[in-house]
Amino acid sequence: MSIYQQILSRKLLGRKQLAVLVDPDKTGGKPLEKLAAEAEKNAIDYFFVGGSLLTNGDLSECVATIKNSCNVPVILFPGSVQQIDARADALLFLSLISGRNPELLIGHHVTAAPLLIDRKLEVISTGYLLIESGNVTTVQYVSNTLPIPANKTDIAAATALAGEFLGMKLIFAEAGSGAKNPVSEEMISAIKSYITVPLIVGGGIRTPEKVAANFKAGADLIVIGNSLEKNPELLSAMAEAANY
Ligand code: 1GP
Repeated sequence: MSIYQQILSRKLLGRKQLAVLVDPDKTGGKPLEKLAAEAEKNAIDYFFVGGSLLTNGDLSECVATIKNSCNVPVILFPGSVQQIDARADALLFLSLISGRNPELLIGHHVTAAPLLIDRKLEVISTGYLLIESGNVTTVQYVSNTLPIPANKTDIAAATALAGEFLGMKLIFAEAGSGAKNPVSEEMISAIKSYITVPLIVGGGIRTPEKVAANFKAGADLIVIGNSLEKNPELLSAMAEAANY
């Protein structure tokens, strides 16, 4: 079964899904091996690997460490064309549809497409929506785009639906890594009421309570990065919250 079919079938079964985001700049080696083992033990659905800005991290090494340590599928969440590795299981082919930066709507995709032609990696078209979060996140700064205001739920829902009509297979509502304010439940419900494809939500999610509330509001897959980097013991409580 492809990764996309897996996401879809779990959504149809009503099974809430969790992904752990690994930023190669911040995690690797033994701590990552440990995190991978914990993720498997807690039935985490996926690892996402990538970052808006990679400086000294080694993405390939990160993917290899996870693959050698557990059976949790690895999905690339690339911040640039350089973040491609055939050992991963799939790649989110992200178009930043909340912004009006042509390079992030279609430009980098043209450069990346030939690198993916051998289809070793499953490529999943994803409409990426950046939502304003109370501080300027790395993704906002690096993408040079204006996020959707947090109270403009109608704009977010319309943008997500436009993404679905354009053929995108997933919609990702993102507050940005380390966001002060995560995407609100109102925003999640509004987007959910417009789309039929799976909805991913991430950025600034720090507590099991927020995980449960987001699932209740309509998220199908939640991505957690920072808070687990700081406190890996939170993983089991987060996983439990998926069965709210
Ligand atoms: C960022 O949504 C992810 O792309 C995760 O964000 O690191 O804040 O959990 P955090």
